Amino acid sequence: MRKRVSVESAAEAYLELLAARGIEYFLGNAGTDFAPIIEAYARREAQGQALPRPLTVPHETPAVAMAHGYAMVTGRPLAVMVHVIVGAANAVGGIINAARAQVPMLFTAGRNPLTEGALPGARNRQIHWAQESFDQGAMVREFVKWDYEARMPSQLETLVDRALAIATSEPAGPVYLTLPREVLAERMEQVEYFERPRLAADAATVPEPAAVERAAAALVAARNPIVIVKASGRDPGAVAPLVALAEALGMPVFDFYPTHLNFPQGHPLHAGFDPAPHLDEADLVLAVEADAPWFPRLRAPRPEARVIQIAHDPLFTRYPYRGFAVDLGLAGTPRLTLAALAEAVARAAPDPAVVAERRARWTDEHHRTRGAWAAAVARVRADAPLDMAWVSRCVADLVDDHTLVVNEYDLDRTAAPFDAPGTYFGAPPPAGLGWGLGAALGAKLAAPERTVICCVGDGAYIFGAPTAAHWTARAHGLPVLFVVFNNRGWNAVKRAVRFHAPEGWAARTGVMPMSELDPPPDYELVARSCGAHAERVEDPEALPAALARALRAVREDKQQALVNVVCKKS
Ligand SMILES: Cc1ncc(C[n+]2csc(CCOP(=O)(O)OP(=O)(O)O)c2C)c(N)n1
Repeated sequence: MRKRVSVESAAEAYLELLAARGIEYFLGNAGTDFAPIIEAYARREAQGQALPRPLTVPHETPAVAMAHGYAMVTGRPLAVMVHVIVGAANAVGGIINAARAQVPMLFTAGRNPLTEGALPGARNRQIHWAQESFDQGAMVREFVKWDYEARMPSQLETLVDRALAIATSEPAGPVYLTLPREVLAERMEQVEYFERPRLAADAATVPEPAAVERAAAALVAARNPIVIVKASGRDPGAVAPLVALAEALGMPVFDFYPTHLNFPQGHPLHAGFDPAPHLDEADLVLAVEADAPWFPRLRAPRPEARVIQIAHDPLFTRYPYRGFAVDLGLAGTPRLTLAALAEAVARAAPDPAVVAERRARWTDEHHRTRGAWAAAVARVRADAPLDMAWVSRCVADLVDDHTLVVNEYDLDRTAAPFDAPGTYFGAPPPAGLGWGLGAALGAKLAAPERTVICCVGDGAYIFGAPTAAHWTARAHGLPVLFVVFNNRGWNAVKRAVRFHAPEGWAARTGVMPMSELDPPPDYELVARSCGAHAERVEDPEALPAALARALRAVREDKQQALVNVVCKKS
């Protein structure tokens, strides 16, 4: 059915359409291009039309990361709008993260006024010449699934519906719509649109049965099949079928740089986080949503080992260069592919004695590695400055199945087990720093009833535009617990130097310019300036109680909290 709503401008029609399509929030980082949008919001609010709720986020890095965090928890996109080319430039890192993480997002920017004459919205500020670019979409075109510049108000319904359908069709990702000020400012009396969008996202897909049968036969015939997984837990519904498949074969599952909870860590077939020592024995590798399932330069499966890849896009077609074998690519919705494969394996009836023997062997390995990890934590638990393994263990003690954990780097999953689907979110594959703070705020926006803990390195914290993030947490009532793993430097960079030249000057002298963050800011003061409960911890024994106090502030007082944990340098 068509619906007619009275409006005064195209900007108002646009907001009406977003609300009609279920967009709950409009995250904005405004500039002069927003004038018609803000005017339209004022009218909508005067008329009691609250949606989509406008939220100011005073830096683009947390704004885009918030939209990312919201979508990673709900599967639904938000609208983010930034200021013309300069705001878009600040947002690009977050768009790259969302693209590679396959997270849907309606990313929009104002477009500098196009005209110099008398049209409503035309240029009237000195910036309006310098802020125009030849092709505004070009800045992010490589990392969005679609981009377009609205030309006239009559396009708006199709543009909104097309943008959302493309963003949410798998592989999901951001889309980019630019909105010139003259278009937004155009007078309208009413907007008419279909109550339900006529442009739906693609349905889920599953590979052809014959290919699934071939994969099942290969798995059943293999002596040492292993799974390497990174991101299939993006869909929490994909965890149970992966468990079913692993159990049907007694097959181990390795999380390799996991971005999600893909497989319960307490399951005896969870084989840890490093498949490299086992690649030599594997005669079949099943890579599941794994863009880089091993590092060929270090260790690769034997050439004769068969490689089956399951993913929405097993060839990762948006990656320019990627040579991992795909002997059989099962493209489609991993949840459905894994379920179909588990059923096909059950029908193929693998030898129960073989499955039992494999399961017993990998269960032993599971217990051995857990024992080693626990011993590693025990060895460092009294170290000061604190060891990150101990910090991870203490954070893990706070986590229950209703807690969401966002981790930009330093939480160590060998010391912090996760079992519940949809509870863990690691940094996106391209690791554009500054994602964590905003992603945690977006997760809280998506799930206000759940506790959200955000673990960040001190480097990641600074990249996250912390004053903007803490301002946002307070202004919009998003009490998150932030834990800063403060090693006063960039471990990742130092590790790269040591790997590059293990016996080199930097390794021998310990001098590594451009990787130190000394002297460290008092991060607790940054958070406190925005009303947070904030503490610094230097004593390992004091950490559990400090974290408990911070969690109480978050849960009971609905106050954001930050614990600045002074950790060892590497
Ligand atoms: C936007 C951006 N700039 C630079 C980098 C390179 N980089 C990768 S990890 C890292 C340091 C992260 O520091 P921190 O969060 O403190 O974690 P740590 O490495 O110390 O464990 C840097 C600078 C990046 N990934 N993204």
